[in-house]
Amino acid sequence: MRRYIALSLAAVAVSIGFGRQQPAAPAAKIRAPLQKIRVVRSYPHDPQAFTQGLLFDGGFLYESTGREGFSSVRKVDLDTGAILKISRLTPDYFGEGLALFEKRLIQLTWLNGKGFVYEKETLRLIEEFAFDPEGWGLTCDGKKLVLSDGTAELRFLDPATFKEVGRLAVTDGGRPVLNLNELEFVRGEILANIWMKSVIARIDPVSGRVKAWLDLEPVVREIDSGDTDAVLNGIAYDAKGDRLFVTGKLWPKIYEIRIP
Ligand SMILES: [Ca+2]
Repeated sequence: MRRYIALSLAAVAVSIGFGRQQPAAPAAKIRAPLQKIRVVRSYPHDPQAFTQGLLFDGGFLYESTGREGFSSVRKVDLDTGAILKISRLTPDYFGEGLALFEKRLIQLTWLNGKGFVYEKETLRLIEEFAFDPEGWGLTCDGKKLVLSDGTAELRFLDPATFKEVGRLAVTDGGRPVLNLNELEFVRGEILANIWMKSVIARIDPVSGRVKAWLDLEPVVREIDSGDTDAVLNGIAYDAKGDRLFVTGKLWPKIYEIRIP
């Protein structure tokens, strides 16, 4: 609640500023624009899947699901939503972000401090690793893994050793952007959906600045779930076909969207 009050006061301050015709604020203080998306089409999605990680490779979706007792990694047919392969986690683990690096799927867990590595073709578990922070989202920029932990900082990890090799503070208008969640590296930008919000941040991977916000309100409104946990969470990119997909926890649909 405090944050909303602060935002309202900031809005008042800005309007007063404009009223007095003060000089424009420095670029760093200007918030990124909100961009409209266009829905191209929708596909079925397992409404029992508590989506925590999503990616697209070689014509298939790969998905990580969460909640103790329901966590899994799966290979999914885009057109039908059919689960083609599944590997379940034991009930003490809560699955989170999912990334692909050199034919290996890497899955985070939330509070377990442990990650899992699977052979992409078979979903056979081939390695485990330990990491420090909470596990939220994960993607790969081609060389490094990018991890979110619910803070406004992204961590870069070496995909071979899982050691941290850098951090990126994500800001918009000079303020930290909290609750960075599911991630996707798309055409030189890091896309991140924000936990409990209907927006996706387009983040500059060098400066950490949000370049623009994608407004996902139209699809969130269409889903119109009464379940407060069933939030937007899941971004996948088909690099070959230049297709972007989004979904949410327990959503019955995946949307293919176009962005400016
Ligand atoms: Ca993703």
